[in-house]
Amino acid sequence: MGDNLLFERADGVATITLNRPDKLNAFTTELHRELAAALDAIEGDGSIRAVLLTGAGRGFCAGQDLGERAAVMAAGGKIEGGKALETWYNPLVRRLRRLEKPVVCAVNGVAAGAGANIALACDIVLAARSASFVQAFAKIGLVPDCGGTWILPRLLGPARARALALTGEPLPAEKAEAWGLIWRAVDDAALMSEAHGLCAAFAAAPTVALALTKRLIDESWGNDLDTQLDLERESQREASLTPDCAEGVRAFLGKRPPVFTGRRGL
Ligand code: LHQ
Repeated sequence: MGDNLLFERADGVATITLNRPDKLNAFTTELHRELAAALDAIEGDGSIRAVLLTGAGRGFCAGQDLGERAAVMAAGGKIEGGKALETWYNPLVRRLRRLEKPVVCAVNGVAAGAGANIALACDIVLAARSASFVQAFAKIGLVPDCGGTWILPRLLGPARARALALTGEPLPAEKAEAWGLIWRAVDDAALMSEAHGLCAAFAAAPTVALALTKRLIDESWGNDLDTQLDLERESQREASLTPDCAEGVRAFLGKRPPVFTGRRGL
């Protein structure tokens, strides 16, 4: 994909590793381009049934590369944050949420600024115990972005969301788990094997049902119960007609493990 990102496909799992370890994998325009190309490849490849996102080195991602912005300022330009969000960050968050396959984020170290909120835009967040989540924006005169102001109050409640966003205080992984911000904090040495195990299980799971489940939970935030019940009915109609559902029921009745293909039809 390029020098800023490692991209591997194996056994139904695509692994994306942000790869600017000297800068804690901060986002440059080039990294954004490479990540968008990786997502294009993932979206277009039906054999990929799970995605793993992680970072190289001691950090997960320190958000926008401020050095890249400094170069613009030194050249007499201004940092216009809205444009970067419109062009890169917002499409990235939308794509992660709309991707019809589960995305596991293995937060291997500090996740700051946009890096923290991109991790939280993934479906399942595992974090190394040494990792932390930092809403670094206020420290440099910015507001939280990449959906942070949406997801933090929903997962943590407004008191904790406000304090994290206004102070920029790091939230250690174990506290993030205890507060319900992430799925699990794990020993540093176990992080990647846990993440690979989860992705391997997803790569053998009924992909269509997982994609529909992901959408149902996302849409529930804006729905009342009646609307959600209707959406569940429509989604169940779709899931129940997949070959994987037929296989799941057959396997249950036959007292054997199911073999799911992830396909929509025969
Ligand atoms: C970095 C960065 C970085 C460049 C560490 N850039 N080099 C959207 C749209 C438009 C405009 C702007 O922003 C956004 C969204 C955003 O993401 S805004 C938020 C940007 N991110 C930050 O403000 C975080 C800045 N980084 C930090 O606060 C610290 O580095 C953290 C807390 C992440 C980690 O601290 P340490 O573990 O003490 O590491 P460090 O600070 O020593 O960093 C290691 C190296 O990485 C260092 O480089 P050097 O060459 O001196 O070894 C840092 O300069 C570099 N680095 N973050 N965002």
